[in-house]
Amino acid sequence: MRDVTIPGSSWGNRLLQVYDPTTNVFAAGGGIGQGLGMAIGTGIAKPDTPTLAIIGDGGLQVHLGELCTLADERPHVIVALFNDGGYGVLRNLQDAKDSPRRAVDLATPDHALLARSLGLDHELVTETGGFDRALAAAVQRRSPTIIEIDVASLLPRPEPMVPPVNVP
Ligand SMILES: Cc1ncc(C[n+]2csc(CCOP(=O)(O)OP(=O)(O)O)c2C)c(N)n1
Ligand SMILES: [Mg+2]
Repeated sequence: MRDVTIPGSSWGNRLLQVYDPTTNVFAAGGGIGQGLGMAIGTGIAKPDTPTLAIIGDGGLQVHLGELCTLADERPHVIVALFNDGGYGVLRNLQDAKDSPRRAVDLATPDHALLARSLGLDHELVTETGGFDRALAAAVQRRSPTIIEIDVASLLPRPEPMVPPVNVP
């Protein structure tokens, strides 16, 4: 499940290999945040298959209450939470226009504390290789997990504007 976040719309929409259309969930209307609810529904519908949800920190805050549903229902949903401290795509657009940043750097909850308060597993990823390990562990555990990716610590740094990708 891909919410409307930069990793979702840059490589997620372009490079992720999809072999079965029923495994490809996307909020076509483009509203941020509804992805978590859609991922929970997917996880309940397909209990034997882990559901990976790619969600940004801004989108998550819009539908934060869905974390309680995740804790209640406990489907096998793994949330890859890309935390860049705000509305990254809008921040990039404002910077590209040399306009002052306005309402894009957001107060961000401590997701580790938030997850703990709901009995959800949480792992923080601060380097590229860490994601594979965290994902493999979450798939094994079969319990809902938030893998929080600290975008600012990733190297190489994501480009502000990702050019079109040619796939052979
Ligand atoms: C409900 C809703 N409100 C506002 C927007 C406009 N919008 C599009 S992307 C975006 C930022 C999303 O931030 P985040 O989920 O953190 O992803 P990032 O861009 O930082 O990767 C916003 C506010 C939207 N698409 N849907
Ligand atoms: Mg963000």
